[in-house]
Amino acid sequence: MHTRDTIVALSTPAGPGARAIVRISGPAAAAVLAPLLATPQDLNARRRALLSGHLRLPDLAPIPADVYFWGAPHSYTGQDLAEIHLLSSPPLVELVIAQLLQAGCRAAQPGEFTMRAFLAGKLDLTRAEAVHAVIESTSRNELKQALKQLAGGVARPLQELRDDLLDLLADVEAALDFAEEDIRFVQPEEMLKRISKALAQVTLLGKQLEQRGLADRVFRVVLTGRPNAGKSSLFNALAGADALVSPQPGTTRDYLVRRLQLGETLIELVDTPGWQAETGTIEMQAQTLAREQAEQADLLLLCLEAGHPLTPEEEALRRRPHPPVVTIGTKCDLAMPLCDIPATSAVTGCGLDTLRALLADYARRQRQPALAPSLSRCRHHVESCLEQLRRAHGIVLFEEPPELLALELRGALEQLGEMVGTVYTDDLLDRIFSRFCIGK
Ligand SMILES: Nc1nc2c(ncn2[C@@H]2O[C@H](COP(=O)(O)OP(=O)(O)OP(=O)(O)O)[C@@H](O)[C@H]2O)c(=O)[nH]1
Ligand SMILES: [Mg+2]
Repeated sequence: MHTRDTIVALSTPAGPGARAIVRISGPAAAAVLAPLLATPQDLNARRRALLSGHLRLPDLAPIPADVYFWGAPHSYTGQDLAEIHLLSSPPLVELVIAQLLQAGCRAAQPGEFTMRAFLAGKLDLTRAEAVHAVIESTSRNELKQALKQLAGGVARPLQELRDDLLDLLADVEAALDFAEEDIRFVQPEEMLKRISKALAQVTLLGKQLEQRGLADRVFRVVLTGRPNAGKSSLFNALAGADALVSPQPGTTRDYLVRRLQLGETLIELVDTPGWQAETGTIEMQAQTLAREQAEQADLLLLCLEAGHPLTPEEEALRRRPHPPVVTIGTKCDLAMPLCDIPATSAVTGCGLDTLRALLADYARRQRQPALAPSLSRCRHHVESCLEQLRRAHGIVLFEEPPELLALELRGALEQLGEMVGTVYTDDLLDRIFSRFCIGK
């Protein structure tokens, strides 16, 4: 990691557009920028500056641009940092970057700006990962989680927990120093209380991570469609369930969930009430449940009874970008389905294998949620920390030597430290920051 280099990269998507941002970070940021500015400026002594004007490039007319400059340590990366905001014209951006490279900059690696922010103590690791997750999020839910983490959702409670444990470790170590004199700094009951509190906090943290643990979430397929379309029959046929089925529209009032093992892929299949006018309280509740389930779906399976044309409502649903909607023909033993959709029959079982393969394929291709790597990294540390705290508890309880207690407490602290990145290894940093795109 060479943070003494001055790095440059385009930090907006490449291609024509209204605005491109070229970012420069490092000790030479002011120096490499100076020759590009149409009006000479002394940036070195500046804490913050916005220069609206023009850039000068050899053999070109002046280029309109805004240049933002933040002097170290008052910037995102903690170093001198500049951003050139200019029209997003690929050849223009290329020329500006080429000029900066010639002036002594190095092309930034993926995530290098955020890594510098981390190394400068501006971000802890969980937040750095959240920056990545915010950028990568594809749904409102993912964005919400990532923003929460960015706002210190994991790091802040961790800090308090670490402080508590550090105090405890300090007490244990002080007692070790005075072991000869048989002075007890903290009574065992007090020690147990403090360890139990830490245990409870880490357990809670683990639960919170679990709730955000979209990483291990099972792909959720929700059956939807008009009443009587054959959703429950299909649900039964696929999941070996015995949901109520009847020729009367509006049979299903609640939602039902079954897990299906499709080869190596596990999915969750959800049967929901058919869409109906809300004529009474029960119907209203049923419709609310159906909508809620549809919102949480990773895939909607729109059941369309063979021989029935698509309604405008169904057409509209099929056009929705998220979640993906797959339309299938049901009751194909009775009539011909629309030609471009998979045909199934819950009665003859025809088309079910194809449908299973299709669902498994969708589930496999599901993108990992943006926070997933961060979550699994944190979870690993939470588990190890819990284990060490439990051992620490046992040591106090069974009056084992306090040296062992100090060892376990130190271990637990190390796990928490690694989670926020106070203790880190180059390898870990590489793993985390290499997932970023260049310019971030
Ligand atoms: N012949 C034939 N009949 C079917 C098939 N699937 C469902 N049916 C019949 O169609 C009727 C409605 O089926 P359901 O599975 O209850 O339909 P649903 O979509 O769950 O209906 P709601 O719960 O009311 O929304 C029942 O009488 C089923 O026996 C099929 O593949 N072939
Ligand atoms: Mg039903």
